[in-house]
Amino acid sequence: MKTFFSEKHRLHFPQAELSGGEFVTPFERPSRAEYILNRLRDRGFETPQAPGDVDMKPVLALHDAGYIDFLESAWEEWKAAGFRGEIIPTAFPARRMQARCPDHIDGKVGYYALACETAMTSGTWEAARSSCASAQSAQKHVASGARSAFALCRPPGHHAAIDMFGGYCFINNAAVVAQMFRDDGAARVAILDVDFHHGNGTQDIFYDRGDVFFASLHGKPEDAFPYFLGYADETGAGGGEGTTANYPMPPKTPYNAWSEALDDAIARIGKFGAEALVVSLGVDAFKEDPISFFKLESDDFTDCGRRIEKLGLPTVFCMEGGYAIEAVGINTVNVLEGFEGA
Ligand code: Q9C
Ligand code: ZN
Repeated sequence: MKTFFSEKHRLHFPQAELSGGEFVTPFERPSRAEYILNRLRDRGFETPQAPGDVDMKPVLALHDAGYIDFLESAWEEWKAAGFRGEIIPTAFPARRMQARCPDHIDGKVGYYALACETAMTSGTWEAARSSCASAQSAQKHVASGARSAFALCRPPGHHAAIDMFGGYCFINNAAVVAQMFRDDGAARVAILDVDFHHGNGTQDIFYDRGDVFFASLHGKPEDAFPYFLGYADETGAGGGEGTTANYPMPPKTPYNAWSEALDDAIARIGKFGAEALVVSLGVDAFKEDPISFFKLESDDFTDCGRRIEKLGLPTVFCMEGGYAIEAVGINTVNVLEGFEGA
């Protein structure tokens, strides 16, 4: 399997994440990519290919134009306002307030944020574009006939909604890949999100579309980030009714229960008639993940890859979360090896 990766991910390295009332070193940090790269190399994968330039057309087809403008200019505006730290939202359009975008950058950041753990810095926008570019190069490789490809995306993407960043995500890479498969002529595309967290952004983008099926396995919203989406009764709307499938699961969920949900999601995707598959590949369902609560073992990820392969679809894997950093490489590559028949 070919892999795609941009060194520009390093341009996104905020120093602080607000967690439990403290500023800590962000869980989503550049070294995560190193562990994955090392493991890919150790297991005999070809050297990852650097992506081409990002194509903003499918990005703008899914994300709000004002949101993309905001991401592009946020750092300059933040500096111009005289702020000295990293960009962190502090005020939000909460219940019964106006949903109008303010002019001041401090207000704009809150308007376009869904949470405040994710700081932005000078290089964040360029890194987010390069992450999306890796996903796009992987899609092009598969669209031109390869069975599968892996995009080592950093920053990740599945929390990025139509017009909101957060949960470490800015551009929804997996959604962009799905859209590109549609644009290339696939009538129906599926996105399978196995990251521990609900893929709220992906769900938001495709909620009323019947051409893209979205399935997510995740910690139940009563107990887990992003808290405000991902219930089982969210099944799509309008033309998309029935094309969203959520599998919220409780703390300590082991692989036997998790894999039942996986099999159900896979069966639904098969019945839907998807012609291409995008996997939002987070490995934070691992038992030792520091911010998650499922109990998957490293070998379970190999089995997960095997089950996904049985769909027989052209498949693009986009890296999402996973924070037990030394195991992130092992668990990620296990999924890819399982898929490839190891
Ligand atoms: N105290 C992804 O896995 N909450 N994003 C962190 C830490 C945010 C996860 C809580 C988790 C975001 C792509
Ligand atoms: Zn996650």
